[in-house]
Amino acid sequence: MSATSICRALVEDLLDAGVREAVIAPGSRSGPLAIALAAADRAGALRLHVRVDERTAGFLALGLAKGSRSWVPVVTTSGTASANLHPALLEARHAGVRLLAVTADRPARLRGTGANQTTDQVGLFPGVAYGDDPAAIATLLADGPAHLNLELDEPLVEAGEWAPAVRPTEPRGGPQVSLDGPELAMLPHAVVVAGDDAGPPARQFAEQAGLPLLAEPSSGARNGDNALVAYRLLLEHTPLAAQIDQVVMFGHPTLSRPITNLLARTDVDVVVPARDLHRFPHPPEHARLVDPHVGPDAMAPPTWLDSWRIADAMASAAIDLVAERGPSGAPLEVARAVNAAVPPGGLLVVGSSNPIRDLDLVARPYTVGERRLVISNRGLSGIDGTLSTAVGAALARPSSRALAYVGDLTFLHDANALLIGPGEPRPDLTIVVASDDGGSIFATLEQGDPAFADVFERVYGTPTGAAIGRLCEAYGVPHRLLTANDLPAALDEDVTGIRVLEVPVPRDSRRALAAAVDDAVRRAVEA
Ligand SMILES: Cc1ncc(C[n+]2csc(CCOP(=O)(O)OP(=O)(O)O)c2C)c(N)n1
Ligand SMILES: [Mg+2]
Repeated sequence: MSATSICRALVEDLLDAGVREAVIAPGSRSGPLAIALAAADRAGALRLHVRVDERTAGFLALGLAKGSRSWVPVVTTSGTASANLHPALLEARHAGVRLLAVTADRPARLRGTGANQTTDQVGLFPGVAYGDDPAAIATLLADGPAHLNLELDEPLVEAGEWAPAVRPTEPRGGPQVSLDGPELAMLPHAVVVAGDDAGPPARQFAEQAGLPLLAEPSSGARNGDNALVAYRLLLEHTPLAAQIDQVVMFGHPTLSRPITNLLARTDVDVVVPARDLHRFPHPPEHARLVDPHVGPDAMAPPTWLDSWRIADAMASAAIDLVAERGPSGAPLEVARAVNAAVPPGGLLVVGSSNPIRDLDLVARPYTVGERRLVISNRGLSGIDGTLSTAVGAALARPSSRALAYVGDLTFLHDANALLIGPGEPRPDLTIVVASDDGGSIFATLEQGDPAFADVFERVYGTPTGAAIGRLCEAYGVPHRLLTANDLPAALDEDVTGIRVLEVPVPRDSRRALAAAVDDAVRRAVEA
């Protein structure tokens, strides 16, 4: 079969597998697939997105896959181009996202001969399902991600008309909620932990069992009356924490040490309703795997949940007071404004580092059933590719409003996400940058101790002095500098296209802010 015929057949198979969005980065070897995908786009069978930077393209596809919960292929040419997909594939691997890398290659006979732009692309991404037979693509698309290395021989392109048939689009499949499996014997002082992508079952379990719900912002479960706000600090400061005897864990919790420590406690029965423990953040000695559809055999005594709710109300009020206090509280004010600005049907993509942790500290649970989606790349918690993920998710998911919330280094790391050609689909997306000229999270960790002050700023703080506004101008993206106080009104504006709202926040008071929050909560719940 000619390269063109192989690629046309592959596009047909991808459409049959439910592919409706595809990403390509330009190149010669991948040309026949790019042409076939462009023809499918023209025919209305899928939507094509073209990007110059492969790393960006990979994360764009990741965001499209997260937003649509469908397979999304990203196509590159051979050589270093293909290796640029590695970060997105690693994230997809650890978060279970349906990302398909299609790397064009020269025929195998040219490997090791010094032929131009030819390296060994076989199994280039260890741990990712690999294949080199385009005709067998259906078997490769199991549980994401996957890599198809596509050997194409010359002649690469053929002129001529071709268009695939348009397939009907299946309704978007969300995570299924059903707790009709076997009954779990509940202990009197259980809690539910919902990590990244836990989905509605975590909330439903907590509600059925009358339990406190300790849900990360990107869990998809921080909804309803059982969800707590300041659980991370409550675990450290309220005596209730010592009484916990059972944890029912959903999703992939990675965000905070108090949760990790709780899961490691040998006096706690850790129960994981899942098919396997591969996303469990600890050596699973004390975790038991149970049926994913398990339901509680009894309600907890109401005083258990009530006590947590009272402690949470006091802790959250104390955190709010710290947030409102002067410039040092500004990072938490930004998080509060972002949390409040997501309307029903809205989308929020949150960057790693402080943004997700600040949000975790202050985010009020949303109302159940209002279809907000909060996502974050928590598979490996990289600060790379976040803007591209946000652009992809905003393109894939029809949202009433789409927001991204990132630190300045996270923004700068993936600024090429804004490199979008004039004819390309472009979402309506507001990017909020908590801008403190460097990586402030490290100030809150061990290395932020004054003992490391002489070396801290250069190797952890990493100030850049970059002018984010001028960078945006180069990409043709509107940019505004705002204070945290002005952010809520700006977030309420109607938006067309991509815009950046940069909120300068101090970095030198980060360690003091963390200590102040800690102290305030401790005093509030001890009182
Ligand atoms: C790709 C990648 N490189 C390095 C890191 C380590 N890292 C974690 S947070 C961080 C700093 C992030 O700075 P910024 O986005 O400005 O957020 P801030 O901590 O200032 O709130 C770095 C470098 C990472 N997580 N991912
Ligand atoms: Mg920063």
